[in-house]
Formats: sequence, structure tokens, C-alpha cells
Amino acid sequence: MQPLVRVLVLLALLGASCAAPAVPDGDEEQPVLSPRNWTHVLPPEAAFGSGREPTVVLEGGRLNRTVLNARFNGTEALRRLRKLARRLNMPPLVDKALRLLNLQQVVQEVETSVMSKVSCTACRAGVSFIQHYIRTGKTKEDIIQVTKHFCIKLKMSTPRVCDGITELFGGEVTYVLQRLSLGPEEICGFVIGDACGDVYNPFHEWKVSFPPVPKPPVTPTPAPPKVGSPTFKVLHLSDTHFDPYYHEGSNADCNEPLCCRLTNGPPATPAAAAGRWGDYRKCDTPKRTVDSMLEHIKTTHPDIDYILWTGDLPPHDVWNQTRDENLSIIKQTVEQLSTTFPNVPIFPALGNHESVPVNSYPPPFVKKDYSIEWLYEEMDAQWRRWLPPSTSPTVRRGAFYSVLVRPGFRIVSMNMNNCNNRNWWLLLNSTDPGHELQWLIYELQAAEINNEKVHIIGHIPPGHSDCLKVWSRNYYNIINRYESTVMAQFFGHTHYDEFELFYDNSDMSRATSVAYIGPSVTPYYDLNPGYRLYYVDADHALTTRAVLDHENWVMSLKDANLYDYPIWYKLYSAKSAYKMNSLAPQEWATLLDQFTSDQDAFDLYYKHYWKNSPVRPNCDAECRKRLVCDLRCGRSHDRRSLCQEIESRIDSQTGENLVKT
Ligand SMILES: *[C@@H]1O[C@H](CO)[C@@H](O)[C@H](O)[C@H]1NC(C)=O
Ligand SMILES: *[C@@H]1O[C@H](CO)[C@@H](O)[C@H](O)[C@H]1NC(C)=O
Ligand SMILES: *[C@@H]1O[C@H](CO)[C@@H](O)[C@H](O)[C@H]1NC(C)=O
Ligand SMILES: *[C@@H]1O[C@H](CO)[C@@H](O)[C@H](O)[C@H]1NC(C)=O
Ligand SMILES: *[C@@H]1O[C@H](CO)[C@@H](O)[C@H](O)[C@H]1NC(C)=O
Ligand SMILES: CC(=O)N[C@H]1CO[C@H](CO)[C@@H](O)[C@@H]1O
Repeated sequence: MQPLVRVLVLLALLGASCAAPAVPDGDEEQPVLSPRNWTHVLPPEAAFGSGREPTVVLEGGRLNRTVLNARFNGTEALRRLRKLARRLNMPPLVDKALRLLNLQQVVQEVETSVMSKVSCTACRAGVSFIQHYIRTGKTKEDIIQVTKHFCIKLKMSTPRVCDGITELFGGEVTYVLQRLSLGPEEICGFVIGDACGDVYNPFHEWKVSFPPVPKPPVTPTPAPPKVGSPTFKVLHLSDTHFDPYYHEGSNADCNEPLCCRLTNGPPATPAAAAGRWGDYRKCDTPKRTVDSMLEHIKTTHPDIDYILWTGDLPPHDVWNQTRDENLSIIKQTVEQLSTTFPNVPIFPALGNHESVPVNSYPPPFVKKDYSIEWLYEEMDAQWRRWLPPSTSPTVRRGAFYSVLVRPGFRIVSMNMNNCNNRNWWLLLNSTDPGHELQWLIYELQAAEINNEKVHIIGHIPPGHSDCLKVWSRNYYNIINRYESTVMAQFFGHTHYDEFELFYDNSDMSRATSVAYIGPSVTPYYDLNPGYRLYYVDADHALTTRAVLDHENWVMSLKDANLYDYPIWYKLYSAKSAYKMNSLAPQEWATLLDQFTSDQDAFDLYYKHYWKNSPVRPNCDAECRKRLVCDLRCGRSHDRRSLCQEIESRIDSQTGENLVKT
């Protein structure tokens, strides 16, 4: 029966896709991880805190939002913008949009990815502007000039940032808009999602196809493995954002997307000086902090079996990047990781900051000058030191791959830029870029047939608002279909310590999968640097390949700068801190429910979310609703159906509190 099923799968998929399977039928795939002879000590179940938590003394060094907001005068900027629009004879839609605009809020929303109607209005105005120019026959250079002019006049940022941004992005954005027949409503609905209303856009509706193999019955969650069963100890590193130009004592309080560099000039006051080990303001990771972390990991955890590395290596100087510079940062980081952890397999995933300009990942149909080959070929060359040659075709084509880690256990790495809604190339055609999802179905179907369990890794979490609605919906359906094969998912991108849950498509009371979101190494911004360790059920007869526990380690940036000594310590382990029986999806769902009613439980989560940063802001009821809702959203831009119930639960809870007090 099995060969027949396999042929059916192949036929079904070949009809739908031209993405080739990683390994042709018949070839024996060799696992990349050799068996180890060590046993790991899992975190204690009940007692908490083996590491020392340094005492926290707080003053200075934080991002002062009041000052930041005052620096950019939204009212004034808007007045100038409308004047300019009238002078340039813009269509009435533009002026109407502008009247409704709060630019200050837009700047903040773009930065935090928490979008509202306001950003939607700004997007529509901007698109109308550029489309108006294109229609009147202006060249790419004209458009870049006028956009730069706007940016500087409106004091959106410093002149050199305006200059860099428009030069870097202008060409590609104009290229895409020139070839597009959609209006501002559709374009902004696509880029911003839910906050721009549910604009019907048939051009961007698509569905991947599943093979005619029925979903196997879901078996009850197996009991956790016996104490002492073999485990893998897995290091998760994400979002290093290493800045080679970080400079201690430079200005940390600048008006640009990235500070703490010599080019930011001297600090105005001693409190504005960049710290030695990093800074809570808009600054990335200095070399000494990356070095200190890797050294600490190497000595504290000599028994790591493999490493998940979920992307975003370059710093946030997005206005001043070159391909050469970025490739050089990728090469340096790869070199450093492989010398620090020789003989440890590393499984990388591609971030949204690896390309130049940031977020620009043209699908395979974009050829010549704008093709992404320059990056994917280098990734293939770099990643090859850890990955087998069988991964090369898909890495070169789309920066994704599938690899057998141990017999019966596979890791699939996704290029999540194919769902990145700031990847403007997708406006041209968002249909399963690079056939990645169709390929994923093939891999998961083959795994199901071969009795393999799979872990999926990637950069942008599939339920995040930065992930395209249509892509995310397809992905969610795939996880739902293969819930018995995909045992866990691992992402980064947000810089916070959080997770996303997937539920049965027809029963929101049954959680089917967890996407873990690992904390960032960079403190950008208001954060402590951190990393995570997972313990995974390893090789034995009854293995589930489930995640059994995870441990989170951080460094108090404040104390490191105060005492000029970095201390990395274990902040918490999941099972013990949250009093969970296991890390099964349903256990996380129960915990999430607890966050809606139990303030202490939520506060503990919130402290971990910020990696115990002493400068974390307070979280009011709205903030709590947003964060708990994030946890429930494995599918993006669908909060109405996924969150309404818990939102009203939190509302009634806070209402009750009001009545009580
Ligand atoms: C594991 O094997 C290495 C040699 O391959 C040996 O030096 C080491 O002592 C062994 N460790 C254990 C815990 O058996
Ligand atoms: C931010 O700066 C303003 C003006 O200098 C000051 O009044 C305020 O206390 C500062 N806020 C914080 C949290 O430091
Ligand atoms: C912003 O500009 C408006 C109009 O030009 C002015 O009235 C207002 O005082 C300014 N606000 C700040 C905080 O500087
Ligand atoms: C851009 O980066 C270069 C270093 O590669 C630096 O010399 C230059 O000052 C930077 N420009 C800006 C505007 O930050
Ligand atoms: C978009 O791409 C898909 C698959 O690559 C293709 O089938 C479809 O025709 C394309 N759509 C348009 C409008 O070009
Ligand atoms: C900062 C940095 O690493 N710059 C590098 C950019 O790329 C060129 C060419 O690869 C190198 O020569 C620079 O050192």
C-alpha cells in the first residue's frame, strides 16, 4: 500500500507544483547528527532558580518616549505636508487622507508593527502620491527626489537617513508600483492587513493543494517519557543584530533608527552615552557582548547537541547598508559560530534583515538586476558547512530546506520572507512564492508516510501581523492537516520571549501545535540580551520528539554596564515557572486561559516577555489583551475570530476588579 500512496502523493503534487523534493525517491538520506554519549540534566520540576538573579538598581539609560515624541512634531509635519500636496496639485484623495493623519502615531506604529487605521491612512496617502507621479510620467529619479524632499521637510528623520532610505528603497518600490494595476485600497490592505479593513482582493487569493491522503486520526497526547530517557539539548539563538560600528560612549540618544555609533556624534549629557556592553535605547549588540555570550554558552553548556539559529544578523542601520557589508557580517557570524561550536550541527533560517535593502526578497520570477541570487547563493555556500548537499537546490532557489537530523526526526527550515508583508515584491504576485508551501506539504506528507516527526524553524512567526494573511491562512491549514507530524515550531523576529498557538480548525478548544518565539540576542530596544535552551525527546523506542522543557538565559545589561561585568543567568524554566505538567499544546492553551484571569500569572509572563528588563513599560488592560491575543494567533490578521472570546473575558475580569475596588 505504501508505494502506491507515495506515487499518488507525487502525482498530486507534481500537478500542482514544480518544486522538486529535496531527496529523490530511493536515495538513502543520511542523518546529520551522530549519536552522543552524554545525558542532560533537565531543569528541576518544582524548585525554581538555580541561577542567580542580580539585584536591579535602576536609573538612566532608558528610552525616553516623551522626549522622542516631542522631537518629531506630528502637527507641524502634517501642516507642511498638506501645503506641499496642494502646491504639487495632488488628487483630492490625498488631501482627504492627510486631514485624517497622525504622523507621530504612524512612525510609532511602523516601528512596533502594531498597526491601526492611522497607518492605513498614511499608507493610502503615500501610495496615491507615488501612483500620481507614475501616471504623470515622472521617472524613478524624480520620484526618489520628491520623496526625499518630503522626508527631510517633514523631519521624519535626519537628512542623511532620508537620503539613504529613499536611494536604497526608491528604485525597487517604483519598479513594483509601475507594474501594478491595484489601487491604494488594495495595496494597503495587502501591506497592512486587518487594520486597513477586509478589502477583497481576488488577485491575492490562493490556496495550496493537499494530496488525496486522509488525515490520520489524532491520537491522545502520549505520556511524557520516563525520567532519564535520552534528550537533546538544543540552543536557540535569534536576532543577534551584531553592530561592528557600536562605540562605547557615543551618542545613544539620537534621532535615527540606530544609535550608539561614532557617526551619531558625542552625547549631549553623560546619561546619553552608550554603555560598554550595549544600551537599552536604539542600539544593537556590540562585539564584546556577542563574544561574552558565546564564551558563556560554551563553558556553561558544553553538552549542546545542535543549534537552531533563526536569523537577523545585521544591525538596524537600514538606511546605510550595502550588499558587501551585509554579506561580510553573515560570513563573520558564521565563522564565529562554527569556531565556537565545532562539531555541533547548526540549522539556520533566513531573517528579514539579511537582504539589502531590508525586507526585499524578490521571488524567483524576478530576474536580472533585482534577482535575489546574490544572497541565496552565498547562504548556500555558508550554510553548507552544516547542511548536507541535498539541501543545496532548495537553498539556492528559495533559502529553505529539509534535513534528516536523526532517523525518524527531521528539521524543516522555512524562508518566512515569502509571507513578509513589507516584502513589496509580493504585490506583483503573492501566489506561494517559490512554491515553498507546496514543497512543505510534500515534505510533511513524505514524513508522515515514513513515520518521521518534524520540527519547523523560521524567522517571522506565522501568526505575526508582519506575515501576509493569505500565506498565513494556508500555513495554518497545513499545520492543522499534519498536526501529528509537526511536533514543534521555532521562530524569532519579535525580540520578545513569547509563543503562538494553533487550534483545531473546527474546534477552538483543542490546541494542536505551538510555535515557540525565542528571545533576541540584541537588546534593541528596552530589552536585556538573551538566548534559550530546549530539551527535546531524543532517540528511544517510544520517543515523541516533543519539546520537554525550555530554559531562558539573560544578561542584565544595566548591571553589566554598572559594574563593567556581564553576568548571564538563568531567568526561568518553563515547566517549573508556569507549573505545567508538560509542554504539550493543550498545556500552553490552559496557561493562556489562566493569563486572562490570573494577574500574577500574567505578570510573571510579562516579566519573561521583556527578559526581565528593568526599563519595561507598564502593561494596562489594553496591553494585556493584545499580548494574550498574540499568543492565541497562529494565524495572522484574523483576531476577530481568534480573540473575541478572550478579550471579553479580560474585559469582564477588569470590570469585576473595578466593581470590587
Ligand atoms: C563520551 O565519549 C568520549 C569519547 O568519545 C569520552 O571521552 C567521554 O568520557 C564519554 N562520556 C561519557 C559520559 O560516557
Ligand atoms: C523624560 O524626559 C522628560 C523631559 O526631559 C522628563 O520630564 C521625564 O521625567 C523623562 N521620563 C523618564 C521616564 O525618564
Ligand atoms: C508643534 O507644532 C505646532 C504647530 O506648528 C505648535 O503649535 C506646537 O506647539 C508644536 N508642538 C510641540 C510639542 O513643539
Ligand atoms: C554609512 O556607513 C559608513 C561605514 O560603512 C560610514 O562611514 C558612514 O558615515 C555611514 N553614513 C551614515 C549616514 O551613517
Ligand atoms: C502568479 O504565480 C502563479 C504561480 O507561480 C501563477 O500560476 C499565476 O498565474 C501568477 N499570477 C499572475 C497574475 O501572473
Ligand atoms: C564592516 C564590514 O565588514 N565591511 C566589509 C564590507 O564588505 C567588504 C567586501 O566584502 C569588506 O572588505 C569590508 O570589510
